[in-house]
Amino acid sequence: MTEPSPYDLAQQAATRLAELTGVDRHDVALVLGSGWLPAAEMLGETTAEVDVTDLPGFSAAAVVGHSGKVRSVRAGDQRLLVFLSRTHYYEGRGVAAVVHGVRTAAAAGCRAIVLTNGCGGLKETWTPGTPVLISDHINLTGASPLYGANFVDLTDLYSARLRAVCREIDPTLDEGVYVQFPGPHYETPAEIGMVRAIGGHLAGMSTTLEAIAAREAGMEILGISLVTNLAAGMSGAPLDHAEVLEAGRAAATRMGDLLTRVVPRI
Ligand code: 8IG
Repeated sequence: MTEPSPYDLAQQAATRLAELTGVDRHDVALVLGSGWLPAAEMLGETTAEVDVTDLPGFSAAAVVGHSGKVRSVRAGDQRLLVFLSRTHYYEGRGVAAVVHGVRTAAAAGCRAIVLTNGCGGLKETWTPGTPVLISDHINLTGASPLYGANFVDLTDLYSARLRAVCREIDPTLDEGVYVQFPGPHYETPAEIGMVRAIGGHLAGMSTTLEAIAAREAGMEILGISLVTNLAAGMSGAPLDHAEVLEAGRAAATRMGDLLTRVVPRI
């Protein structure tokens, strides 16, 4: 028997997800990155929580502060699919594993996806705990989730409409270009100098590959970074994962509030 394609595997995961949650179709997916977990509780009523390892094609979560669960959440008349963790490129499971959640969400019916992450910020005014809208990205992984001569267009990848809705909700929100490094190490100060030189404002280890797969699937994409630390070399202190988790706890209400107000307008 031949192996299922990544798209078949996502369809299988979506079918199993529907069985386990009792929800046939979901409307909007959210992927919660580092620091975003405390905001999850505010989204709505969790009607089911599934271990991703019970779905075809997923493997266990690898990072402290990431829990390998996906929730079905009822928010008004919308059904949300909330991933409490993601597979990162640095785990070495391949790009198909990184975007499997996105493809599963698309197969489950989601027409839009909110991709969140924790990252380093390059603007001094972005103190830890500041959410920033992703306006565009630079993918420095050298990888793509696409196969063959599939020339997917990436202009307006991050929905201008949804960014405008976010700024209507919170006019103090800034925007920035997100740069994905392979990780898992943080950047050197010299690499952050390069990020600045190539037009980046946010440095992280996720999101761009997922956004590409989401665009391929035809989803509308909202990307929001939580700046959990000043980028390497900017604060004079070393980078620390505990700082990341603390910034999330401190900013949870603001981010939860933003998400609960933007999701109904997707
Ligand atoms: I949270 O400063 C978090 N994730 N690459 N750089 C990179 N990833 C991150 C950072 C950071 N902070």
